[in-house]
Amino acid sequence: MPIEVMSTGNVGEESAGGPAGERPWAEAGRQPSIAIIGAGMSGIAAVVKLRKAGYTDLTVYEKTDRVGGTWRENTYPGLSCDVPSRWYSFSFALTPEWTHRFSYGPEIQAYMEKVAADFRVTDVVRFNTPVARLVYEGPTWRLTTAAGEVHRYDVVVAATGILHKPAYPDIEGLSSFEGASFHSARWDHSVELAGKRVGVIGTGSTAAQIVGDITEKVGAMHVFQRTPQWMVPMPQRIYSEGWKRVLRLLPFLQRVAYRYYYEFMLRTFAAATVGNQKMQERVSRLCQKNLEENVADPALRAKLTPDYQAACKRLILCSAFYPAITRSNAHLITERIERITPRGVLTTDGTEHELDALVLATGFDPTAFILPTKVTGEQGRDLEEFWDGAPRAHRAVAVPGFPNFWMLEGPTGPVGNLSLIMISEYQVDYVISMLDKMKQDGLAAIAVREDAFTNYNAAMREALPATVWVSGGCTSWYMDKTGLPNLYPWPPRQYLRDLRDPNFSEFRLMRDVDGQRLRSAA
Ligand code: N01
Repeated sequence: MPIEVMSTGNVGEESAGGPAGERPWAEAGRQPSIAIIGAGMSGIAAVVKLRKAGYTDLTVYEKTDRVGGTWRENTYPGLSCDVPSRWYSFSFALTPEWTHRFSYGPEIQAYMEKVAADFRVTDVVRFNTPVARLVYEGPTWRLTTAAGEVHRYDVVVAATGILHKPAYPDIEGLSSFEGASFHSARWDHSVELAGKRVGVIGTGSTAAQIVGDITEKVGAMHVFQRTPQWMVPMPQRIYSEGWKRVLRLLPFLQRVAYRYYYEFMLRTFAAATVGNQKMQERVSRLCQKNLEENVADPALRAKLTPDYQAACKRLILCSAFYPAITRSNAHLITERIERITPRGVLTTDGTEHELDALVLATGFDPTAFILPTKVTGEQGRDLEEFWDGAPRAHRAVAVPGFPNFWMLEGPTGPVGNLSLIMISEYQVDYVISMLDKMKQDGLAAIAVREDAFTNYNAAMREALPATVWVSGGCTSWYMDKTGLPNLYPWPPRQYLRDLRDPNFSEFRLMRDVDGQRLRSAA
């Protein structure tokens, strides 16, 4: 339960504490009240793991009416996860029931809903309740919902995901198009595409899956490619009933499979990105071979060949795109888009590509994270201003000036061809270590030190040029406005090790003094 609100206004650090007469939770020996923002996979992991660790006063604020996050939001045809399902699972809810090695979106969404129900996560979710504002009033947080309700919490966990705000292309005339037009993450299922002339702008992971799925059904497919992409085949496999039975009988095999895919993906695709030259070359050869084997026409192959290294942009695992784009009803258009017309897309060579429907597979705003929720920390520090278009966090979890505020999948974490469910789980464990420390030492607040944050980020910036995201010669959604990727530049295993063994000297440990003022305990 949230603590009753007794005061308003941001009074910041070194000033009045929480509600009158209320001692900080760790000192008073009570449960901390914890607000979790978002009921996607990170929010679900947070509830299950926090509860298991003994933290039971939890409230999840979910802006929509269902759990699932990105798997609820994206419903485009062909949607699947190109990370193997045996690994893209909660470690506490492995299942023998996956139907495919790389599961499709609806099955993953059903899994999210089942886990949320089985672990009674939904019991603590407040659906249709977006959070508009968070203000730190040391040592607690004042939370205001979009509907204007105000509550106070000891701890806030932002489980708001990374890519949730669709990016619409800044192309002249977009709104003049008279056919159906929608972003890939806002798929309009009322539009019948069978037999129609369909345009897809973009060639990222999303577009590859859409084009791979719908091209054989539509009348004509026009793919507007600004930059070609490297792709490796997705070694899809359907799991038989017999295999499922074996896994039901011998559940430890599920754990073996989880570990197998973890090791495989870390040693191959993840290693290829962070300086393992040999692996990078192997992935490059795999991509080249994939293109040569699947695209016979040299002119089309030339158009599809990137001029940067494989894995520089997020590597696409997809076996359906090349067969689709080589179909007779598919057209790969590489001329630049001049503008959208009422009838279609006009390219710079003067051709008007007439269309019935236009899909914008143009990606997401990668700087959104918890924004647009307005977050105000110590001494009025505004999160959006602090980030200034280049979000940063300490170990992707903490931001200086924002005590008792933790992010899951925050900026500069390891993303890419990894199980983000696993990364989130490690981050939740890290947050639990912080809460345990507060409980053990009777602390009122913990915040990452400004110098630790600065040094960590400086080390990252130094390491980034050695990654293929920078040295590979491309631009991607990984880059922020500083021109560097917003990613963890070392092997993900190192990140996981560091999270497992928190270094508390990187944090300001604050103790309540006579219920009024905070002072450093260190
Ligand atoms: O978005 P993207 P996405 N004119 O940003 C093009 C995850 N994901 O939705 O390359 C013309 O990658 C843009 O061109 P360019 C995964 O992390 C995971 O596909 O910038 N074109 C690009 O081709 C992924 O990386 C799965 O030159 C324009 C495309 O639009 C992330 O989501 C599945 C344009 C955008 O590609 C985002 O993928 C799907 C313009 N004005 C997604 N603006 C899994 O299977 C943009 N483009 C786990």
